[in-house]
Amino acid sequence: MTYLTSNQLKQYEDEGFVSPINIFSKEKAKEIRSEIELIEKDMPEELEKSGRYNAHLISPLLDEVTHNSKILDAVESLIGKNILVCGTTLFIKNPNEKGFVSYHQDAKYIGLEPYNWVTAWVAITDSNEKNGCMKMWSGSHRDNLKDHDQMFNEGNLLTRGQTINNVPKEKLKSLILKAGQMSLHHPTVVHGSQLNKSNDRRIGFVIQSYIGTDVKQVLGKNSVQLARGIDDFKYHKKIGRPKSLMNDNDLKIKEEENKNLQEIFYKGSSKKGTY
Ligand SMILES: O=C(O)CCC(=O)C(=O)O
Repeated sequence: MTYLTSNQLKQYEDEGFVSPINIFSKEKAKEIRSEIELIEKDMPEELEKSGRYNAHLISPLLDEVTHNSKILDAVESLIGKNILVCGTTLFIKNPNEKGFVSYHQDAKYIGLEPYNWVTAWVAITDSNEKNGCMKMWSGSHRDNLKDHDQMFNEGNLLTRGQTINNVPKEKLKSLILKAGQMSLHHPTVVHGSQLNKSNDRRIGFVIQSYIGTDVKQVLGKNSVQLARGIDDFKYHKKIGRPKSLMNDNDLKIKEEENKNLQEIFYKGSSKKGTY
């Protein structure tokens, strides 16, 4: 059992995130990267743009990460023992591309209420200042939802290019992770990341998010997997886990889930971005 320590719980409570947490070896991270890159090679469109969501439904290794007991122990420390997986996102920044993430709060357009949920950012490659690691506005999770401008700007890896302005630089903390480590962050902590200026890819596999069974989807529908415990609430449809890599049936489920996600992310917006 690897529940969070009292210091880690305090960091989460004070700052809105906890990092770094060791999950698996760098060899395992390499294996996972190879599986992602095999999907990219065999099905070049599959993980592009809005296809980057829910890759755990077609990749047994990403499914294994999603249901990793060390991650779930840490998550249980924050949201309790009844845990659902309601989605995942691959945040990949290739070298020499314009990818960045503007400062935002996850809770703004995701429709998950109440905020008994947490996001796990798992480093498949190292993530550092040079390749554009996440930066958190420490303590900002205590504020309410802030105004976001909808920029739909080039290179922005967020759906609407949603942006919080005037983030105080002195409050930013960089989450530096080695491949195989993760961070956990709160639904309302303000965070973003800059360009990858290294010579290699930066790959984050993000479980977005682990939700308590008491959490509803108020903007549309999400299917879920039971990760741990019992679901007495039964608010969401359950889906299975992948049987093999890029299985036809699993590919269809992923497509269906991603359609539903698009409805959630762009609810009320007259414009659509590319993610
Ligand atoms: O990968 C990044 O740089 C940002 C990811 C993010 O915004 C998130 O996980 O909520």
